Amino acid sequence: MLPNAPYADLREFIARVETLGALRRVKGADPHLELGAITEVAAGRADCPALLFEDLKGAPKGYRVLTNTTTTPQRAALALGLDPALSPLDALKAWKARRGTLKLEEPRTVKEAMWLENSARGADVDLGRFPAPHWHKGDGGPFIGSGSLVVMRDPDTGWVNASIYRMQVHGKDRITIQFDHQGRHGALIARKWWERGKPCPVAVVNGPDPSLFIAGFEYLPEGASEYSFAGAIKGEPIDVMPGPLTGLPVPARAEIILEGHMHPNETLPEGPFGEFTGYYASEKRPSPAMRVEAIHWRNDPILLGSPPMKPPRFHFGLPFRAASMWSQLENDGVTDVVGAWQHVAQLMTVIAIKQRYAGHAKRAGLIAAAQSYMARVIVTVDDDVDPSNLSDVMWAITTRAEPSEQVDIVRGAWSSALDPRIAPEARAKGQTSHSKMIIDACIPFGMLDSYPKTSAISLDEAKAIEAKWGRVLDK
Ligand SMILES: Cc1cc2nc3c(=O)[nH]c(=O)nc-3n(C[C@H](O)[C@H](O)[C@H](O)COP(=O)(O)O)c2cc1C
Ligand SMILES: [Mn+2]
Repeated sequence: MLPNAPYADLREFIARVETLGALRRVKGADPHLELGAITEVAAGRADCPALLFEDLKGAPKGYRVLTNTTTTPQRAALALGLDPALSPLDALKAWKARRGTLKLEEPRTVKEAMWLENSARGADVDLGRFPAPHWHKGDGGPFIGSGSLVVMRDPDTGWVNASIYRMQVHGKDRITIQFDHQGRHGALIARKWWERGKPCPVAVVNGPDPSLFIAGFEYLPEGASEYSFAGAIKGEPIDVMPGPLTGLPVPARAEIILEGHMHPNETLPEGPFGEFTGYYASEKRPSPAMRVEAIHWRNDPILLGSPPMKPPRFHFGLPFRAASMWSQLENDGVTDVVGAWQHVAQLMTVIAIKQRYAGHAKRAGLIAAAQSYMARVIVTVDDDVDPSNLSDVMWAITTRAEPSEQVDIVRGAWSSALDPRIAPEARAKGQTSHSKMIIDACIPFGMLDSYPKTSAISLDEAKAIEAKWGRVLDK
């Protein structure tokens, strides 16, 4: 199903990005603020390249940081094993189709790991040798984990969870791990160890390959392993080797591995850290601390950095959660959904449908609104509008949606403590819901036949013209 053989690791992925001409090597940047600022400026460009930072100020020679890894539709498609030449909406559609039939691939245990090239234990552990960037000015410190996986094992069932939680560095052998809420699988598992009065073994995977990075973001049910999902993305199992200290399975070709324990009631003041909304969400707060007892790393290791940034910048150039929503709409019986997208880093959802009956668009809009985490704006558009193109969506809103008739507001809906607009009093009481505006930017169903005809060529016609003439238009 993959057009190419899957990439073996982050390094092979970087080589493929370079082949597409989408990699820039940046030499001499300072991990303190400069690296983060360059990443943010680049991510604000329409066709942002991936950045490989080399010769970092203050870091050992050869150590590198990669950012903006999967931030364009093209590189997100490449990470999924899809054709990077697909249009953004076609790539998401292809992913939605494949996601529905993914075959989970259990990880395969191997006896060798690249990260055993270098190891430090006990008193030799020093996180200071790794270039953990201080990403945004107001951050509480450097974060080694912004695109790293945290691996833990359920003491009851043996289930291995491996997802992304941010990690701040606090001195040579301490980091904190931040759970957004207590339902995070890592938080659930840690609690189980602590209730037994035992420290929770942890392995941290820095520099995972993009399939692991994507799997770490995916909402998987309790008991499911992100490793198996990553294997499904690649169409072959992830090779893992047990960490020498914890025995936790660790991808054998990952870059920098931390092993250690989180002890009951051990916390450190964590954050703040710039969030994906483009704001800070809280002051410094206590977070579980991990005692780092061993570090293993490949020669010339690469840290995968994915700091949250002001929207529209986002970790992934394809809105994966819009793909799940699209499937969900279909499963709920909403027919003729022709597209789904999220803009403003998930804070706006757009659903495109071919209207078949009165109320069809509202039905889709209401379901999408219910499923849109933190999104204040939900828009439905007709099938001649490309939901992935924000200008197209705004054209539909401004020419088809009469505000007095086609806007609804749903109150008390799903948001989070990260939402900057939740009033402080409400937040203090744990009231983190907000309202959502559903804009029906479809031509009213009863006016479909009589509506002024558009002068624009259709999306299909435009695609055909691109295929035939696009090269002439390229610079
Ligand atoms: C780059 C990135 C950083 C993230 N940082 C955090 C974080 O610091 N804390 C958190 O709870 N979730 C964070 N998330 C979201 C979780 O990784 C995501 O919701 C995941 O599905 C949770 O996995 P779990 O269900 O196994 O707990 C982050 C996601 C990404 C892509
Ligand atoms: Mn999980």
